[in-house]
Amino acid sequence: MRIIAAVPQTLPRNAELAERFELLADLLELDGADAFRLAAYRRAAARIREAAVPVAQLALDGKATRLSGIGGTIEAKIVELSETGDLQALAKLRDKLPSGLVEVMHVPGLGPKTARKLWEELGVDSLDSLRAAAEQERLRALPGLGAKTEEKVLKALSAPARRSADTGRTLLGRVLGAVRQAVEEIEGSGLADRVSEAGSVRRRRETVRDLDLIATAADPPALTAFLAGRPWVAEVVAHGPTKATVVSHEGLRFDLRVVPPESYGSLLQHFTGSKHHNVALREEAVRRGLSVSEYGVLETESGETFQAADEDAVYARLGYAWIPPELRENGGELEAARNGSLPALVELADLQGDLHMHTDWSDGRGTLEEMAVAALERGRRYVAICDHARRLRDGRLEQQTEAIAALRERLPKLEILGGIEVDIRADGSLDMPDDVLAGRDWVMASIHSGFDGPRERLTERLVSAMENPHVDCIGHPTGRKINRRPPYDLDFERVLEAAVETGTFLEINAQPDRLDLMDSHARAAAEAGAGIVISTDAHRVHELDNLELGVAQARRGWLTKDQVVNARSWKQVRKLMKS
Ligand code: DGT
Ligand code: CA
Ligand code: CA
Ligand code: ZN
Repeated sequence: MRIIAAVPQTLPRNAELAERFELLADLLELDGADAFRLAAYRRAAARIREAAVPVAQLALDGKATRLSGIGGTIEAKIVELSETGDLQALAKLRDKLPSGLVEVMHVPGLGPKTARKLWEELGVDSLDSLRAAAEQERLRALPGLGAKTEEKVLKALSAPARRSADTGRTLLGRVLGAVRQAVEEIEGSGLADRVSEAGSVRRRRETVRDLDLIATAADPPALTAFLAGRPWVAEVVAHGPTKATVVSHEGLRFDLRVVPPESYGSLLQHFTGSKHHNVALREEAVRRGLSVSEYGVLETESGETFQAADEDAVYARLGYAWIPPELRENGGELEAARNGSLPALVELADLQGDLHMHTDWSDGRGTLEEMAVAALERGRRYVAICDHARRLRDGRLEQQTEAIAALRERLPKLEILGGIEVDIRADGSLDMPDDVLAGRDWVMASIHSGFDGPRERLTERLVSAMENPHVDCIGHPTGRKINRRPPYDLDFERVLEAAVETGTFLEINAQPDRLDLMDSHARAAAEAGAGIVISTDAHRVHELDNLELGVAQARRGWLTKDQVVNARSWKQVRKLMKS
């Protein structure tokens, strides 16, 4: 029930400001502006989106320039947006360009220059007119475009990822910190007896729509009021005695429910979901004469309701072992919990090393030493430095190897491995000769371009890379980018077969927008007997913290410690490697 209506909100939220700047950058790019300006707006958008304080207010106070990436020009634009709700610069561009062109520009394989040409030459100004032009084979009339482009465009427009690209789901990696902070603040308030995350974030789904919190409290209205009054809350959507829904300045939506202590277990179970897990659980219960709801377990015959203060009591009453939230997707976990065969899932603390990271020797931002020290601080015992081969030509690889050797002297507690990340070229060959690879401690091979080839070609590229005796692990094997790009069209079974046959490991890349392998693929891979490596692919120090996202994905894929290669010491990993 909604008791208090939304608090009037006059200033634009950070997420809204960020969107405006992204749109401005997109339109400028279509308009042919220089790359430097675009980069400045995009950087500002990213900075605003992540800020924990209301940037509109900061700008009005003349303090937004304290944020990195925000200078006077951008601050003035934020003020303009806050005061007028729009930007003159945007209005001008909107007059000049059709708005649907931005979407056209984002179709994989097109980009701003082509989008502009399509508009000028063919009148394409929206996804619909683009589809029509492709279907009528009119794209091939333009220089540089052909039948293949038409095919690609039509494929992109019909791909599910295209349609769900704007699902409004946020990456897990962007929300975990905020959820932890909210839980800590509620704990610290002294107003709650118990509090837990629930919903998709507790299940560690790769994206979430909103963030659910469950708590018990002696004075529930005081607790909902506490949440509504947090300084990071931009908008109170609903606020009642036992419920509050708020939106943070970062645009994250929190849903807090305060529940009676005697049914905390049942409610936490219910609101953790997933819906499919709950539905299956209820159906099984009905067959045993039990009716499950968020309030408890009702024995139909006796009419007695069992209330549970703890979640494991709910599962126990229904004849199950407690099920880790990551497994609650109706993927066989109920059966396993009934017959005692739930896997002992891998944990972050099990991981001993990180076998994929970059430094400023290639496209990373941290120095070798910064990355190594930071990894050591995070408890890693070994790391593999895997800079891109293409940036290590002309003797640079040898120089880096020397630098690594010198660093080893200074950091004796960390095993620093001289790795490398090679590109798998279109023909399946690698961009570094075998005799060089033979000298590396650890070799990652990844596809970084030409993802849109036919299924057989992409599959064969991966297979031939795996057949190379020096390749230890395939990086981000399916190439997907969450919300942006679907996985490559792969014969995944064939890839697994080759991984097992050749003894090549497959990575769970822990970058928040990759999480590649994804949960279901990781599960299939581990079942097939392939070794899984969970790595950060960190390009800067703080990205080393992403390892927990990879572990979450592994847990959702039912992986045990044994199935994770880098849950071993480096010495043991070496025994598992080919050759
Ligand atoms: P999200 O928010 O889309 O990322 O995913 P969830 O799982 O957090 O979904 P949400 O926030 O709508 O609801 C939280 C939990 O409440 C959900 O995981 C299971 C439970 N729930 C919601 N709707 C239903 C329903 O219609 N039936 C059942 N059995 N449970 C539901
Ligand atoms: Ca949710
Ligand atoms: Ca919810
Ligand atoms: Zn990499």
